Amino acid sequence: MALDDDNKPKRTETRNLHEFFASDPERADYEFFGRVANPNRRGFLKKTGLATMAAMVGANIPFAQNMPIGLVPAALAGEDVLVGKDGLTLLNDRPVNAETPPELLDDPITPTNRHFIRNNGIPPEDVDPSTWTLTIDGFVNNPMTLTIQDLKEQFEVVTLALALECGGNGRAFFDPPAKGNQWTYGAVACSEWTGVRLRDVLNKAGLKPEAVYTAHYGADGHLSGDPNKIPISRGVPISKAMMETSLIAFEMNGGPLHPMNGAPLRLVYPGWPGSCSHKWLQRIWIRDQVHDGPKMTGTSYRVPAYPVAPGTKVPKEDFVIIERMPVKSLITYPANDTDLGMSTEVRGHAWSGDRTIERVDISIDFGATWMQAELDPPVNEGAWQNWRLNVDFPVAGYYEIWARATDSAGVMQPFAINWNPKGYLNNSMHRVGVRAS
Ligand SMILES: Nc1nc2c(c(=O)[nH]1)N[C@H]1C(S)=C(S)[C@@H](COP(=O)(O)O)O[C@H]1N2
Ligand SMILES: [Mo]
Repeated sequence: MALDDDNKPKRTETRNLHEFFASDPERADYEFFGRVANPNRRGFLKKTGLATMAAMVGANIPFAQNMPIGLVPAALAGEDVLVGKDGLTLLNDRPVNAETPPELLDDPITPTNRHFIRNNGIPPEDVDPSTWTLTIDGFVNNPMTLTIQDLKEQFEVVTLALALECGGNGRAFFDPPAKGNQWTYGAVACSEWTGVRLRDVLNKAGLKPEAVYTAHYGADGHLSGDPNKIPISRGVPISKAMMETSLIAFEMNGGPLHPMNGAPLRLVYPGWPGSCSHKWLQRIWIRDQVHDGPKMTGTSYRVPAYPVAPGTKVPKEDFVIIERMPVKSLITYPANDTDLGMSTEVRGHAWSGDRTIERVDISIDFGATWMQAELDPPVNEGAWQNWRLNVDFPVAGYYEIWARATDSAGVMQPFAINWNPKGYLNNSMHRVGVRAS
């Protein structure tokens, strides 16, 4: 099965629990339940896996030790494949990539069980938050290694709602298609993150004058299983790292980080490609040059420096690193392809990396006329903004609701897709089809 976002095609594929287990039962068992086979191959449950499975079936399992690895409890037929996630669409199972349908992103703050998952490799097993450490080194005066407890004790702990969007969100609509996960709308979320400001930590470490870029390292393994290879190591310019909203987070929505969202420690850089927000974070290396780790170079998370026609072959040296994500909005109510009465509330979110949203407009007549939605300010810098509008339909029939956000720099979402070879930054308007009667 194919896997690498950068090299191999992988079309959208939604599978249920049973199909997933059928392809690689042991792997699936580990990923969903945390169960691993013991060396003599008799079914064996690690304590954590057993607890997860018991929680899912709703009772303790007295004969658990007899249960073969890879066996799906019969009571879980049709159950969600991702433990602790609700209604996500699985795009790929190795690595796990799953997006949230727009109508499940309706909450002003995204609950943990609705936060999308984008993995480039294999998440670490048996994570112990009490012994986890983060090392800051490179071009700093005082290199340091801190536990999560050290972070909590030595720096101000803050909670911020921060919007995170994968650089490839919307890739599925590219024509000609772009290789990689075929995200539609739901590789975006705005959860509340608790942690410490990266800049406070960097100030304590003392940046040397040469410092220009961060380089992030985490505990996930390469898909090949080769321990000398790492799946991803990206970074950001020091100016982004020093923003007040750049966090080292150890909590999500008042609870622990979900294992697939980087537990026990991760970076969150709102408004920049999600790939900057390193999960299972262990090291931040401060560099005197633009970082050149895996998925920083070549065409990864890069776009041509100039507009290109769909299908254009662009020389590698003409690609530039994506920094802020563009202005965009999402309609979270009503859902696409639904039946409504003759009026409805339309609502959703809008965001623009390192900027705020100035207005959101809605059309029900294919863009001929627009109505301005009521728009909330962000709950804090870096959060998406919630908006809503009551809409009356003039006669019964099929309508498309379109949403168009405009940001604080006056930049408006386009109707057409800004095509680029790797399928990044699709911020074309969200369209939702409904029948009114
Ligand atoms: N260590 C590590 N961090 C990572 C990744 C990864 O594969 N490994 N994926 C990145 C990408 S591409 C995105 S879009 C975000 C997604 O965060 P989420 O899975 O919590 O939604 O995590 C980023 N951080
Ligand atoms: Mo991403």
